[in-house]
Amino acid sequence: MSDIIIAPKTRIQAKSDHPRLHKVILVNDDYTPREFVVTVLKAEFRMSEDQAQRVMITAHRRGVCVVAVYTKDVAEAKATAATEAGRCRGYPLLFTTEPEE
Ligand code: NFA
Repeated sequence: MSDIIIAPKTRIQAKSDHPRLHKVILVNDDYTPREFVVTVLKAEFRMSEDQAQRVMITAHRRGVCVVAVYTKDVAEAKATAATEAGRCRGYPLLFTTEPEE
């Protein structure tokens, strides 16, 4: 006789439905010049001078600041590129990523 197949009740969400977004986070340090942080934010995240100043000063005062949200791959690529821009100049500037809730 043929086997009975029981369909699992678990629903699997379609992959392309709502790709989870990831935050890029700027982390404060004591060494990277403020103006350099602003330059990197403008170049890598296409921010205006005003936006970049605000994000930089928020990270400076509070320790961290969310820069932007992207799909996982883009967030990681931008965080790496922006961190690398600091490394090239010998600064400990750090951008991290984390999934949005
Ligand atoms: N805290 C740094 C300074 O006083 C500026 C800075 C801000 C660095 C945000 C990194 C992130 N020169």
